[in-house]
Amino acid sequence: MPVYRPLSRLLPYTVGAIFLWGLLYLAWPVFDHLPPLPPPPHAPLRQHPHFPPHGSSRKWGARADAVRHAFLHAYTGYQEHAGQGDELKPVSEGSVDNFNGWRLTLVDGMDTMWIMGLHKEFYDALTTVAELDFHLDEGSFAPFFETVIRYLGGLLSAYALSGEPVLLNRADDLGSMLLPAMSTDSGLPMYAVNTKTGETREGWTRGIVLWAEALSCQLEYKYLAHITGRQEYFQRVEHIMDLMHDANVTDGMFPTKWNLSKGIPTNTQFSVGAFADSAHEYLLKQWLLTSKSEPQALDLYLRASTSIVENLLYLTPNRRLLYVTDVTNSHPSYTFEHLSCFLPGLLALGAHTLGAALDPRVRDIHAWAAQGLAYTCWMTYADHETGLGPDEMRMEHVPRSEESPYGGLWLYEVDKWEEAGKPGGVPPGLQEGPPMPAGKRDYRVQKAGYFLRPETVESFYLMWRTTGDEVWRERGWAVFQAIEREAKTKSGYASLQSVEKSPAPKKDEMPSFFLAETLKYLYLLFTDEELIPLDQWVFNTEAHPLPVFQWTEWEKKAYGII
Ligand code: DMJ
Repeated sequence: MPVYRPLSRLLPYTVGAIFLWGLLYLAWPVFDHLPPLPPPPHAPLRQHPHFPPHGSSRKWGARADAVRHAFLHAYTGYQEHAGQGDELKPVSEGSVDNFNGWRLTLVDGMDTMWIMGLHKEFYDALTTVAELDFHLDEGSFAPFFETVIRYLGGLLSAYALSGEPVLLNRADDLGSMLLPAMSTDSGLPMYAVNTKTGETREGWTRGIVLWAEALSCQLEYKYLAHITGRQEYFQRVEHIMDLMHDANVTDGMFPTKWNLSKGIPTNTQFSVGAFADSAHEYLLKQWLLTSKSEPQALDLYLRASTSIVENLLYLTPNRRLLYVTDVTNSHPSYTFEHLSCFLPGLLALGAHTLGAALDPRVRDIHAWAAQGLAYTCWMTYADHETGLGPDEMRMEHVPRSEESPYGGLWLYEVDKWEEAGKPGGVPPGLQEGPPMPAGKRDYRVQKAGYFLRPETVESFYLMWRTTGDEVWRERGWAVFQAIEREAKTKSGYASLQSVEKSPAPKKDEMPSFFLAETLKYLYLLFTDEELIPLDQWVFNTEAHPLPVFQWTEWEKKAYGII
């Protein structure tokens, strides 16, 4: 039988609630000004996918959306024709296993899917990744550098963005299977490793490791050490940093080749191109990833970047294009690689983030170099009928004379310009001009192909984010339109044999970095909102963003971090 209970019994509770609410209301301004709580130390930074890009102006929103469509076109083609393999052959609609056969395009592209808000594709890919078997047959070897930057970097970034535990698990599996590569006498990594037996194999360089290959695993393994608590991950890669720090190297000119058993340099070539490129990145980026807590990384970056600015930057004689080359025993080769077009972005990032670690004049120099180099990278695209840039050029150089005793060395020209009272107000190498026909370009093409590489648009993205100058977005849009025009096929996008004539002859290749890097940087370039803030995330060399973190007290003790 229902018992009658008078409503008046609730009165004291109601009064109490109103009183509490009033108190909270009065105290709110105090709470409102409390600093936000930091995320728990090991929790990945979850971000909600943005679908479609919000907060964008209409023009840039539409452009970002065009890049999402391009990604979907490439990824759908890959899934349909090459889904069991690593990469799509976009002309013959076949498939190729270039790197281990673990569905590279899918793994490398997952974080781009997340960033673009392609939720369904992301979670379908997650199911595949959960079941991947990383054990290679006997006699097969995983190339250490490529596997770390593309697969391990891809898994870690997808984990950091989504917080899906299985991704951490798979990254931990793969990270530990690759460790035997660093079991050499010196600790520098061997070219390739069998993930089942731990057997290793040399590459074409025989007994030698390239500088880029030795120094492009620290971001991935340090983040992995942080999220797993495994000391070995940290110690193996930090040992390589110690080795670099103690190396007998003149003026920050870290050579491109190192002896695998002794851990010492074996040549005198200093470069930012193919053999060295990402090593420069990983010096600055380790400093940034670990919340500016590893002075050894900063010191190495400052030494190497000072040496780049002093020795590798030159101006061409007529157009005064600023470019970066390599030197061997102080002799420049005057080669300028598309791969080196990451450098303007790196210098811009350093100038933007290093604060008091850079003396103000050095900061200006780095920022000017970034602008001049990014402009030259752009001109190598704008000069060509296809609107795309060649893979390698040979630059014309200024002959040595009384007036140019260093043959167009940029820093010397900057000093002269400053001493003359900065005529024209624009530093040498930063003046802009029209595109030029062949014969008047101040360079000739050495490798005419365009391989869907990211470096130029990567630098445009970093230039735009660090300077706010919209011109980089407009240039990026021109590049994207040229890709659509020249490289699109029925099932994806193809590398080009030559950028000289339109329509460009195609190569039957669509590298995974087109989805991991080129389209990601273009998408971020066209999105008004900073989806991956530069003070919270650090891109690995395959454009996989990893979250900035702080070593905990326990980690510092356990890993021996000073
Ligand atoms: C990418 O795999 C990486 O950016 C690497 O560091 C250099 N080469 C390619 C893209 O060109």
